[in-house]
Amino acid sequence: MALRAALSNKCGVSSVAVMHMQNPPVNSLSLGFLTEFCIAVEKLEMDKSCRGLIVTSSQPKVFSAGLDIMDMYGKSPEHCAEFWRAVQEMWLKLYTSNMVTIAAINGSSPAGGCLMSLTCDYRIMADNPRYSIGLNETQLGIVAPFWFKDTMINTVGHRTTEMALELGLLYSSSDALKIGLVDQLVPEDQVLATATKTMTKWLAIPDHARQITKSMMRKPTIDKLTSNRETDIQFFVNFITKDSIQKSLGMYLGMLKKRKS
Ligand code: CO8
Repeated sequence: MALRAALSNKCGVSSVAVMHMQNPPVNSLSLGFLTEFCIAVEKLEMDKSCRGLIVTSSQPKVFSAGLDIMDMYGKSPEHCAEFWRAVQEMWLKLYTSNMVTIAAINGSSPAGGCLMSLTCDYRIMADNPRYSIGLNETQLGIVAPFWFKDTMINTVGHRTTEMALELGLLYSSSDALKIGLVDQLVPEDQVLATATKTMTKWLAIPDHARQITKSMMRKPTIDKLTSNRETDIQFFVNFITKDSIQKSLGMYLGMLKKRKS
């Protein structure tokens, strides 16, 4: 099972869902995982009693390793297109959510894992110097798409994003806090409890006012993708299936394996 979702009513009368991502070993965002994730978020979105969603990991040391590289390596254009649509869908479901969304980042969160947490309203990370977070795509020889870039700009500003993306920077938890990539650091064993406490504060705001404000802030970024979805998919497929890009991915995969030996 890729997800463990539980609804609780710890925050007064409203329900808060806690989603524990469970896709061993590193919660990579594969096509299957993303499909299941999106269905789960959609169900919660339709459940009017559910006002908040906390996303966390049940894997030790890793929140999410980002997009599953195996879904982009040596795959047919049709598979790549289906995969990319699922990545877009995950971003759209979370970034447009009416629920209060909190990322309880209890481990490393590179690339797509960082993107997922950036879609949330608030980010709490485990205070552990071994954990890192950031959009490191250029290190793989690939380019973060415009909507990854826009989501980061909306969080930390233009200059910081420019440097972070060009260098493919992965930040330690304390550096991530300094640049505003995460909002709060807490000891590892308190990440989920702090997320629950923070949720209570956010849920004290009337939903309609908070939701309209959220939508006003995010709409231009969302519209940019929704009006260019098919072009974005085509661009991704053409880019990722290039021989040179496949070679870079292959080398990166090799490097990941070699680190272990
Ligand atoms: N996809 C697939 N497999 C992965 C991934 C991944 N993203 N990350 C790790 N793995 C695999 C490893 O190869 C290893 O496999 P095996 O056991 O067969 O050797 C296994 O998972 C365990 O990995 P580690 O031993 O490295 O686990 P650690 O706990 O030591 O480290 C980390 C965990 C820190 C998450 C580490 O695995 C890591 O850094 N992974 C790579 C993360 C990364 O760079 N992800 C980028 C993915 S690309 C992306 O998300 C956005 C792409 C946008 C594309 C745009 C194009 C236009």
